[in-house]
Amino acid sequence: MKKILISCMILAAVVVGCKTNSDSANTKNLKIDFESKSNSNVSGTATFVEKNGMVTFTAKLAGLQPGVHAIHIHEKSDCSAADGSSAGGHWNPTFKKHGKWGVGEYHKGDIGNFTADANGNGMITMTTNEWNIGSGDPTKDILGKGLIVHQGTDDFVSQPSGDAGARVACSAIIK
Ligand SMILES: [Cu+2]
Ligand SMILES: [Zn+2]
Repeated sequence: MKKILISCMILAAVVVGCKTNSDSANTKNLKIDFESKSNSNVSGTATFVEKNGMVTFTAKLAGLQPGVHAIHIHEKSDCSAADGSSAGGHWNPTFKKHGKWGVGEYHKGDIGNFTADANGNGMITMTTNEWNIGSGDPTKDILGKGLIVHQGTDDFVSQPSGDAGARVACSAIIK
C-alpha cells in the first residue's frame, strides 16, 4: 500500500512538472463540431491550436459529395439559419478583396478549398500567424466567428465570396 502511494506521488510530480516545464501553458486549444446545413448530411470537427504565435487549423468532414469544397471563416458565430446565412459574409477585418490565401488580396477568412474522397470524407489543415485565439485583436482573433463548408468550389476570383455555392456545414468558433 505504501509503495502504491509513493508511485502515485511520483506520477503526480511528473505530470505537474510537464505542465510547468513544457510550453503547454502557452498553447491554446479549441475543438468545435460542425452541424449540417441546407439539408445536407455533413458532419465533422475542427480544431484550432495556437502555439508560439502560430495557429494550426485542422478540419475533418464526412457526408460531403465527392469533389472539391470551399471552407471559410465567416463573420459571425451564428449557425442558426437552416441555410447557414446567419453566419454572415466572409470574415474580412482588414477590408480586402476576396481571394486566395497568401496571394495578393484575400480575406482573413479565406481558407480555401479541400477535396472530399469518393466516400465523402475530406480534411484540410493550415498553419498561420495571421490568426490567434482570444487576443481581442479584431484583425486576428478568430473567436466569435463562424466556420462554413460549401457545396461548391471557391474560384478565388468572384466577389465577395468566390461563388462557392450553398452552405452545407457550419460551426461557431467559440469556447
Ligand atoms: Cu464561405
Ligand atoms: Zn473571402
